[in-house]
Order: sequence, then C-alpha cells, then structure tokens
Amino acid sequence: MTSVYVLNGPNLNLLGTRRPEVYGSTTLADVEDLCRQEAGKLGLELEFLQSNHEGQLVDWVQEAGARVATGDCLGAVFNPGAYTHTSIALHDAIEGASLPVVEVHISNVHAREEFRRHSYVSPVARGVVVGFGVYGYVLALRGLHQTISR
Ligand code: CA2
Repeated sequence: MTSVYVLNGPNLNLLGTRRPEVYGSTTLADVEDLCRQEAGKLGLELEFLQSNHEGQLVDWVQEAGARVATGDCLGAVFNPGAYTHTSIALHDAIEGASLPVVEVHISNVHAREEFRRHSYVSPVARGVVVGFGVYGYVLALRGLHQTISR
C-alpha cells in the first residue's frame, strides 16, 4: 500500500490546549483521526508525526523522500510550524530529497504578523493550503493524491 506522510513541526503538540482563538479547539490527536479517515478513503497508509526538533523533521523528510524514490510513498503534507519562517535546513531537505510536499497552515499566516508572511518551504512545495483551520490537512491530502500519480 502506498503511504503518505503528515509531518507537524514545533508546538503543534499543543493544538487545542491553548490559543483556541487562533488555532481552534481541535487537538493534534483529532487531526490525526481526520487525516487517517481521509487517507483511508484515498487508499493510502498514513504516517502521522510531530516533532519540536528541526533535525528530526529533516530526518523524516529524507526518510519520506527515500520512500518516494522506491515508489512506496506519495509525498508529504507538512505543517512546519514556526520553522516555516526560519528553516533553510527544511528548504534544503525537501529540495534534496525531491519530496513532493503540500505545505499546510491552520491559520491564515498572511493575516497575522509580518514575520509569518515569509516561508522558506513554499518555494520547494508543490502547493500551499493556508487559513482553513485543521480542514486544510484534508484538502492537502486530497491535493497531493490528485496531483501525484502512482
Ligand atoms: O497556522 C499554522 O499552522 C502555523 O504553522 C502554526 C505555528 C505558527 O508558528 C506558524 O506561523 C503558523 C504555531 C504552531 C502551534 O503553536 C501553538 C502554540 C500555542 C498553543 C497552540 C499551538
């Protein structure tokens, strides 16, 4: 069965516990359930992961890229959290691994602070979903599935 990665960056483990006015009240475990349901409908196996550590995210990008290369994986839906706005390492990892990525942000990063408007990930992403809350993960999974043929 072809797999798809859903990668989550720093502080997303806190989802639903704080700042509900910005990120809603859905927890990351709920997001995982949502993604698992959608992946099932699309006939994909789900690898749902979260880390607060940049190097760990780089490792998973490389792992997913290696699995794409062997035909075992479609790509990744990736919410890099605040590393979106800082991480050249994640930019290089995605590019280096030739990993098809759909970048997701729960909030509309363009309607917030100026520093959230720049992404190091967007230039190496296939697509970007922003501002639809946690439903953005579902849209990103559908988009990835629709545009990558295996
Ligand atoms: O909107 C998004 O999905 C973000 O990627 C979320 C990041 C933020 O740094 C990005 O600019 C946009 C933050 C992750 C969640 O942080 C929380 C902090 C406190 C409570 C709950 C979540």
